[in-house]
Amino acid sequence: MLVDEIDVVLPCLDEAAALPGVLRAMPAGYRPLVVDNGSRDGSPDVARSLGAEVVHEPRPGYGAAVHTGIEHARSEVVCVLDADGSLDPGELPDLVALLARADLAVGRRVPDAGSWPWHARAGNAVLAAMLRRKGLPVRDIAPMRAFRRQDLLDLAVEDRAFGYPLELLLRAAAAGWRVVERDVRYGPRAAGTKSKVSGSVRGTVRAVRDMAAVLR
Ligand SMILES: Nc1nc2c(ncn2[C@@H]2O[C@H](COP(=O)(O)OP(=O)(O)O)[C@@H](O)[C@H]2O)c(=O)[nH]1
Ligand SMILES: [Mg+2]
Repeated sequence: MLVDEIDVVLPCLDEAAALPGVLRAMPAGYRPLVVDNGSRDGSPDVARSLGAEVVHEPRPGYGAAVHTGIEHARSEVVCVLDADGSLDPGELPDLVALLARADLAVGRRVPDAGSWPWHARAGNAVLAAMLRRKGLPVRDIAPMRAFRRQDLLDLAVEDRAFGYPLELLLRAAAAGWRVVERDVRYGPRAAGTKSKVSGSVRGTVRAVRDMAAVLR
């Protein structure tokens, strides 16, 4: 596969303190596309000052940000990665290499001690087990992924909130996609930033609600 440049979609809500580390760790040939949803901490300016392209998405939600980022991307292969410093962009090329034999390459988070609350891990494990029963060989509902842009848009994932990653995997399974998973390191989010999902009761409740909606 011929890959020149690869767009990396970074959903971002108030990650100004994390963006410098994330953007500096971007491998050569990987072009960051930060999708902002009304951050109030100056994230878009930080992103631009470090050379990233910034896209604004007025509709709130993780899925809205990711979807808009993929629409804006121009490369044949696109990656998605959290912007909170918990995942290493340096591991993206290994995921992209897997696309030689897969339609979707996902990172299975291997957590550093304390970087993944037990309730989030437990919910994640239950959902991954359900996906395995559908024939998908995954152990995580991964926030780090690589795919061919047009194929992904053709899957037509509809959720625009926290159900997006699960719906994507369900649709990939239904479409007979070859999905491969690879271990990636999962560290604590960058100092000075706040979790929007699993780090709070409110975020967890929203994630469960959104994922349950996807399963109906
Ligand atoms: N644009 C946008 N990004 C979001 C939204 N919610 C979460 N994110 C981003 O999605 C990623 C994952 O969220 P995060 O708070 O790290 O979830 P956690 O790892 O479960 O704590 C981070 O890069 C967030 O900045 C949202 O509503 N809009
Ligand atoms: Mg996170």
